[in-house]
Amino acid sequence: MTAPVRLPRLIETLDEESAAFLTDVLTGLSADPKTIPPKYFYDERGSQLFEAITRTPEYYPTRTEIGILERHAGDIAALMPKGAAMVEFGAGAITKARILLGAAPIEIFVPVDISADFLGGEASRLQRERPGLTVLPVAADFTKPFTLPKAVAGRPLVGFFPGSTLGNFEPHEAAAFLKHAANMLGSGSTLIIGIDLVKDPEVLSRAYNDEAGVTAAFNLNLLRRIDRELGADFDTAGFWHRAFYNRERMRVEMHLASRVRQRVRVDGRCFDFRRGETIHTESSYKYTPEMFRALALGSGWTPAAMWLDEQQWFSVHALTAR
Ligand code: AVI
Repeated sequence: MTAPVRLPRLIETLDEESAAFLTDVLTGLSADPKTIPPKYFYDERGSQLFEAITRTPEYYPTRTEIGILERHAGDIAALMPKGAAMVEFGAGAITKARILLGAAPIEIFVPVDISADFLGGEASRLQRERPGLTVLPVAADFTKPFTLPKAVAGRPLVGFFPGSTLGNFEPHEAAAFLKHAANMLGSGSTLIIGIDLVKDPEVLSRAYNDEAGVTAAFNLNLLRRIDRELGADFDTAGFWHRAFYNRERMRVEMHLASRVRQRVRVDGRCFDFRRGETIHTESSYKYTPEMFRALALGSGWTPAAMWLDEQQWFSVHALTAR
Protein backbone atom coordinates (compact mmCIF):
# COMPACT_ATOMS: atom_id res chain seq x y z
CA MET A 1 0.00 0.00 0.00
CA THR A 2 1.35 3.44 -0.84
CA ALA A 3 1.36 6.15 1.80
CA PRO A 4 -1.34 8.82 1.32
CA VAL A 5 -0.05 12.01 -0.29
CA ARG A 6 -0.01 14.86 2.22
CA LEU A 7 -1.46 17.96 0.60
CA PRO A 8 0.24 21.28 1.24
CA ARG A 9 -1.28 23.82 3.62
CA LEU A 10 -1.52 27.29 2.17
CA ILE A 11 0.34 29.97 4.09
CA GLU A 12 -1.74 33.14 3.75
CA THR A 13 -0.48 36.67 4.29
CA LEU A 14 -3.19 38.52 2.41
CA ASP A 15 -5.32 40.35 4.99
CA GLU A 16 -3.39 43.57 4.67
CA GLU A 17 -3.50 43.08 0.92
CA SER A 18 -7.28 43.53 0.66
CA ALA A 19 -7.08 46.78 2.65
CA ALA A 20 -4.28 47.93 0.36
CA PHE A 21 -6.50 47.19 -2.67
CA LEU A 22 -9.01 49.88 -1.65
CA THR A 23 -6.27 52.40 -0.87
CA ASP A 24 -4.49 51.74 -4.17
CA VAL A 25 -7.70 52.04 -6.20
CA LEU A 26 -8.75 55.30 -4.48
CA THR A 27 -5.25 56.74 -4.85
CA GLY A 28 -4.92 55.61 -8.47
CA LEU A 29 -8.31 57.00 -9.53
CA SER A 30 -7.51 60.33 -7.83
CA ALA A 31 -4.29 60.67 -9.85
CA ASP A 32 -3.98 62.34 -13.23
CA PRO A 33 -3.67 60.31 -15.43
CA LYS A 34 -5.73 57.67 -13.63
CA THR A 35 -3.96 54.40 -12.93
CA ILE A 36 -4.43 51.07 -11.10
CA PRO A 37 -1.51 48.68 -10.37
CA PRO A 38 -1.56 45.56 -12.60
CA LYS A 39 -1.15 43.15 -9.68
CA TYR A 40 -4.91 43.54 -9.04
CA PHE A 41 -5.78 41.77 -12.30
CA TYR A 42 -5.22 38.43 -10.60
CA ASP A 43 -8.35 37.43 -8.70
CA GLU A 44 -9.45 33.88 -9.50
CA ARG A 45 -11.22 34.90 -12.73
CA GLY A 46 -8.30 37.14 -13.71
CA SER A 47 -5.83 34.31 -13.20
CA GLN A 48 -7.99 32.04 -15.38
CA LEU A 49 -8.21 34.72 -18.08
CA PHE A 50 -4.45 35.21 -17.97
CA GLU A 51 -3.96 31.47 -18.52
CA ALA A 52 -6.36 31.77 -21.48
CA ILE A 53 -4.28 34.69 -22.88
CA THR A 54 -1.20 32.48 -22.86
CA ARG A 55 -3.04 30.06 -25.18
CA THR A 56 -4.05 32.71 -27.77
CA PRO A 57 -2.14 32.50 -31.06
CA GLU A 58 -0.99 36.12 -30.76
CA TYR A 59 0.53 35.93 -27.27
CA TYR A 60 3.98 34.54 -28.13
CA PRO A 61 5.86 35.03 -24.78
CA THR A 62 4.56 31.95 -22.96
CA ARG A 63 5.09 29.39 -25.68
CA THR A 64 8.43 30.93 -26.66
CA GLU A 65 9.72 30.83 -23.09
CA ILE A 66 8.48 27.25 -22.64
CA GLY A 67 10.37 26.30 -25.81
CA ILE A 68 13.58 27.84 -24.41
CA LEU A 69 13.13 26.10 -21.04
CA GLU A 70 12.44 22.71 -22.64
CA ARG A 71 15.37 23.01 -25.02
CA HIS A 72 17.85 24.10 -22.35
CA ALA A 73 16.44 22.39 -19.24
CA GLY A 74 19.61 20.30 -18.88
CA ASP A 75 21.94 23.34 -18.98
CA ILE A 76 19.71 25.26 -16.57
CA ALA A 77 19.46 22.29 -14.18
CA ALA A 78 23.26 21.96 -14.22
CA LEU A 79 23.45 25.34 -12.46
CA MET A 80 21.32 24.09 -9.53
CA PRO A 81 22.95 22.47 -6.50
CA LYS A 82 21.68 19.08 -5.29
CA GLY A 83 18.93 19.30 -2.64
CA ALA A 84 18.09 22.87 -3.64
CA ALA A 85 14.84 24.61 -2.75
CA MET A 86 13.26 26.51 -5.62
CA VAL A 87 11.13 29.60 -4.94
CA GLU A 88 8.87 30.66 -7.81
CA PHE A 89 7.70 34.28 -7.76
CA GLY A 90 4.15 34.53 -9.19
CA ALA A 91 3.66 30.82 -9.78
CA GLY A 92 0.19 30.87 -11.46
CA ALA A 93 -0.53 27.45 -12.95
CA ILE A 94 3.04 26.20 -12.23
CA THR A 95 3.48 25.17 -15.87
CA LYS A 96 7.04 26.32 -16.42
CA ALA A 97 8.44 25.19 -13.07
CA ARG A 98 7.32 21.64 -13.95
CA ILE A 99 9.87 21.67 -16.80
CA LEU A 100 12.73 22.51 -14.40
CA LEU A 101 11.44 20.23 -11.63
CA GLY A 102 11.62 17.36 -14.10
CA ALA A 103 15.28 18.07 -14.91
CA ALA A 104 16.83 19.53 -11.75
CA PRO A 105 17.75 18.06 -8.31
CA ILE A 106 15.17 20.17 -6.47
CA GLU A 107 13.69 18.75 -3.24
CA ILE A 108 11.52 21.62 -2.02
CA PHE A 109 9.34 23.83 -4.19
CA VAL A 110 7.86 27.08 -2.85
CA PRO A 111 5.32 28.59 -5.28
CA VAL A 112 4.45 32.16 -4.24
CA ASP A 113 1.38 33.86 -5.68
CA ILE A 114 -1.03 36.64 -4.76
CA SER A 115 -4.09 34.60 -5.90
CA ALA A 116 -4.59 32.35 -2.86
CA ASP A 117 -7.48 30.21 -4.18
CA PHE A 118 -5.86 29.55 -7.53
CA LEU A 119 -2.46 28.81 -5.94
CA GLY A 120 -3.92 26.35 -3.43
CA GLY A 121 -5.51 24.24 -6.18
CA GLU A 122 -2.44 24.25 -8.40
CA ALA A 123 -0.04 23.41 -5.54
CA SER A 124 -2.21 20.47 -4.44
CA ARG A 125 -2.28 19.15 -8.00
CA LEU A 126 1.53 19.33 -8.23
CA GLN A 127 1.94 17.64 -4.84
CA ARG A 128 -0.28 14.75 -6.00
CA GLU A 129 1.75 14.41 -9.20
CA ARG A 130 5.11 14.47 -7.41
CA PRO A 131 4.81 12.88 -3.95
CA GLY A 132 8.63 12.89 -3.60
CA LEU A 133 8.78 16.68 -3.83
CA THR A 134 7.86 18.89 -0.85
CA VAL A 135 5.50 21.62 -2.08
CA LEU A 136 5.08 24.59 0.29
CA PRO A 137 2.82 27.25 -1.30
CA VAL A 138 2.92 30.80 0.06
CA ALA A 139 0.02 33.17 -0.73
CA ALA A 140 1.70 36.57 -0.68
CA ASP A 141 2.37 39.68 -2.69
CA PHE A 142 5.88 38.71 -3.77
CA THR A 143 6.78 42.31 -4.63
CA LYS A 144 6.98 42.94 -0.87
CA PRO A 145 9.17 41.17 1.69
CA PHE A 146 7.61 37.87 2.84
CA THR A 147 8.81 35.00 5.01
CA LEU A 148 10.06 31.80 3.42
CA PRO A 149 8.90 28.51 5.00
CA LYS A 150 11.28 27.32 7.76
CA ALA A 151 11.89 24.06 5.88
CA VAL A 152 14.12 25.82 3.30
CA ALA A 153 16.60 27.08 5.92
CA GLY A 154 20.14 25.91 5.18
CA ARG A 155 19.28 24.72 1.66
CA PRO A 156 20.83 26.19 -1.49
CA LEU A 157 18.17 28.50 -2.94
CA VAL A 158 17.15 28.99 -6.55
CA GLY A 159 14.71 31.74 -7.49
CA PHE A 160 12.52 31.29 -10.55
CA PHE A 161 10.77 34.30 -12.06
CA PRO A 162 9.49 33.38 -15.53
CA GLY A 163 6.95 35.02 -17.81
CA SER A 164 8.68 38.40 -18.06
CA THR A 165 6.60 39.55 -15.10
CA LEU A 166 9.53 41.83 -14.23
CA GLY A 167 8.42 43.78 -17.33
CA ASN A 168 5.25 44.79 -15.47
CA PHE A 169 7.34 46.74 -12.97
CA GLU A 170 8.49 50.31 -13.54
CA PRO A 171 12.29 50.31 -13.99
CA HIS A 172 12.90 51.52 -10.41
CA GLU A 173 10.53 48.83 -9.09
CA ALA A 174 12.31 46.18 -11.19
CA ALA A 175 15.65 47.17 -9.61
CA ALA A 176 14.09 47.14 -6.14
CA PHE A 177 12.58 43.68 -6.73
CA LEU A 178 15.90 42.24 -7.94
CA LYS A 179 17.66 43.67 -4.86
CA HIS A 180 14.97 42.26 -2.54
CA ALA A 181 15.22 38.84 -4.25
CA ALA A 182 19.05 38.87 -3.87
CA ASN A 183 18.71 39.69 -0.15
CA MET A 184 16.02 37.10 0.46
CA LEU A 185 17.70 34.24 -1.45
CA GLY A 186 21.18 35.19 -0.19
CA SER A 187 24.68 35.46 -1.58
CA GLY A 188 25.62 32.66 -4.00
CA SER A 189 21.98 31.82 -4.84
CA THR A 190 20.77 31.56 -8.42
CA LEU A 191 17.92 33.37 -10.14
CA ILE A 192 16.42 32.02 -13.37
CA ILE A 193 14.41 34.83 -14.94
CA GLY A 194 12.46 35.24 -18.19
CA ILE A 195 12.62 38.60 -19.95
CA ASP A 196 10.65 39.60 -23.06
CA LEU A 197 12.71 41.40 -25.70
CA VAL A 198 12.21 44.50 -27.84
CA LYS A 199 10.90 43.51 -31.29
CA ASP A 200 8.69 44.53 -34.23
CA PRO A 201 5.97 46.79 -32.74
CA GLU A 202 3.33 45.00 -34.86
CA VAL A 203 4.10 41.68 -33.15
CA LEU A 204 3.92 43.40 -29.77
CA SER A 205 0.66 45.16 -30.53
CA ARG A 206 -1.02 41.95 -31.76
CA ALA A 207 0.08 40.08 -28.63
CA TYR A 208 -1.95 42.48 -26.45
CA ASN A 209 -4.91 42.82 -28.84
CA ASP A 210 -5.83 39.18 -29.55
CA GLU A 211 -8.69 38.68 -31.97
CA ALA A 212 -10.76 36.55 -29.61
CA GLY A 213 -10.81 39.42 -27.10
CA VAL A 214 -9.34 37.46 -24.18
CA THR A 215 -6.91 40.26 -23.27
CA ALA A 216 -9.81 42.74 -23.39
CA ALA A 217 -11.83 40.52 -21.01
CA PHE A 218 -8.78 40.25 -18.71
CA ASN A 219 -8.40 44.04 -18.60
CA LEU A 220 -12.15 44.68 -18.06
CA ASN A 221 -12.32 42.02 -15.32
CA LEU A 222 -10.40 44.48 -13.13
CA LEU A 223 -13.49 46.73 -13.07
CA ARG A 224 -15.73 43.76 -12.17
CA ARG A 225 -13.39 42.92 -9.31
CA ILE A 226 -13.46 46.51 -8.03
CA ASP A 227 -17.28 46.50 -8.20
CA ARG A 228 -17.53 43.21 -6.35
CA GLU A 229 -14.84 43.64 -3.70
CA LEU A 230 -14.94 47.38 -3.12
CA GLY A 231 -18.64 48.07 -3.71
CA ALA A 232 -18.05 50.26 -6.76
CA ASP A 233 -20.48 50.89 -9.63
CA PHE A 234 -18.29 50.65 -12.73
CA ASP A 235 -20.33 49.63 -15.78
CA THR A 236 -17.89 47.55 -17.84
CA ALA A 237 -19.91 48.31 -21.01
CA GLY A 238 -18.88 51.94 -20.54
CA PHE A 239 -15.17 51.15 -21.04
CA TRP A 240 -13.06 49.56 -23.77
CA HIS A 241 -9.68 47.83 -23.81
CA ARG A 242 -6.86 49.86 -25.38
CA ALA A 243 -3.33 48.46 -25.80
CA PHE A 244 -0.40 49.83 -27.84
CA TYR A 245 3.40 49.84 -27.97
CA ASN A 246 5.00 53.04 -26.68
CA ARG A 247 8.32 53.15 -28.57
CA GLU A 248 9.92 55.94 -26.54
CA ARG A 249 9.36 54.12 -23.28
CA MET A 250 9.91 50.64 -24.74
CA ARG A 251 6.72 49.30 -23.21
CA VAL A 252 3.30 47.99 -24.18
CA GLU A 253 0.65 49.99 -22.33
CA MET A 254 -2.82 48.71 -21.46
CA HIS A 255 -5.61 51.13 -20.63
CA LEU A 256 -9.35 51.06 -19.96
CA ALA A 257 -10.85 53.93 -21.94
CA SER A 258 -14.17 55.53 -21.05
CA ARG A 259 -16.68 55.40 -23.94
CA VAL A 260 -18.64 58.35 -22.55
CA ARG A 261 -18.49 61.14 -20.00
CA GLN A 262 -19.45 59.45 -16.78
CA ARG A 263 -19.23 59.42 -12.99
CA VAL A 264 -18.28 56.28 -11.03
CA ARG A 265 -18.58 55.70 -7.28
CA VAL A 266 -16.05 53.69 -5.26
CA ASP A 267 -16.52 53.34 -1.50
CA GLY A 268 -18.74 56.43 -1.45
CA ARG A 269 -16.30 58.58 -3.44
CA CYS A 270 -17.06 59.95 -6.91
CA PHE A 271 -14.66 59.83 -9.85
CA ASP A 272 -15.43 61.68 -13.10
CA PHE A 273 -14.30 60.46 -16.51
CA ARG A 274 -14.13 62.51 -19.69
CA ARG A 275 -15.07 60.68 -22.90
CA GLY A 276 -11.91 58.83 -24.02
CA GLU A 277 -10.16 59.31 -20.67
CA THR A 278 -8.29 56.19 -19.60
CA ILE A 279 -7.19 54.27 -16.54
CA HIS A 280 -3.64 53.05 -17.19
CA THR A 281 -3.82 49.45 -15.97
CA GLU A 282 -0.51 47.91 -17.07
CA SER A 283 2.89 48.59 -18.60
CA SER A 284 4.84 45.69 -20.02
CA TYR A 285 8.44 46.83 -20.50
CA LYS A 286 10.54 45.13 -23.17
CA TYR A 287 14.33 44.93 -22.78
CA THR A 288 17.37 44.30 -24.94
CA PRO A 289 19.63 41.59 -23.46
CA GLU A 290 22.26 44.27 -22.72
CA MET A 291 19.78 46.53 -20.93
CA PHE A 292 18.55 43.68 -18.77
CA ARG A 293 22.08 42.54 -17.88
CA ALA A 294 22.96 46.10 -16.87
CA LEU A 295 19.86 46.26 -14.67
CA ALA A 296 20.77 42.93 -13.02
CA LEU A 297 24.38 44.00 -12.46
CA GLY A 298 23.25 47.19 -10.76
CA SER A 299 20.81 45.24 -8.53
CA GLY A 300 23.04 42.70 -6.78
CA TRP A 301 23.25 39.98 -9.44
CA THR A 302 26.02 38.79 -11.77
CA PRO A 303 24.82 37.49 -15.16
CA ALA A 304 25.95 33.85 -15.56
CA ALA A 305 24.18 32.61 -18.72
CA MET A 306 21.46 33.52 -21.21
CA TRP A 307 19.33 31.44 -23.58
CA LEU A 308 17.25 32.76 -26.51
CA ASP A 309 14.74 31.34 -28.99
CA GLU A 310 15.63 31.29 -32.69
CA GLN A 311 13.74 34.52 -33.48
CA GLN A 312 15.39 36.23 -30.50
CA TRP A 313 11.98 37.29 -29.18
CA PHE A 314 12.45 36.13 -25.59
CA SER A 315 15.36 35.53 -23.21
CA VAL A 316 15.94 33.37 -20.13
CA HIS A 317 18.81 34.49 -17.87
CA ALA A 318 20.69 32.77 -15.07
CA LEU A 319 22.03 35.23 -12.49
CA THR A 320 24.15 34.68 -9.37
CA ALA A 321 23.64 36.78 -6.23
CA ARG A 322 26.76 38.67 -5.13
C1 AVI B 1 2.15 38.72 -16.57
N1 AVI B 1 2.66 39.64 -17.59
C2 AVI B 1 4.07 39.38 -17.89
C3 AVI B 1 1.83 39.74 -18.80
C4 AVI B 1 2.48 40.69 -19.81
O1 AVI B 1 2.64 40.28 -20.95
O2 AVI B 1 2.83 41.81 -19.45
C5 AVI B 1 0.44 40.21 -18.45
C6 AVI B 1 -0.42 40.43 -19.66
N2 AVI B 1 -1.11 41.50 -19.90
C7 AVI B 1 -1.75 41.37 -21.04
N3 AVI B 1 -1.43 40.23 -21.58
C8 AVI B 1 -0.61 39.60 -20.71
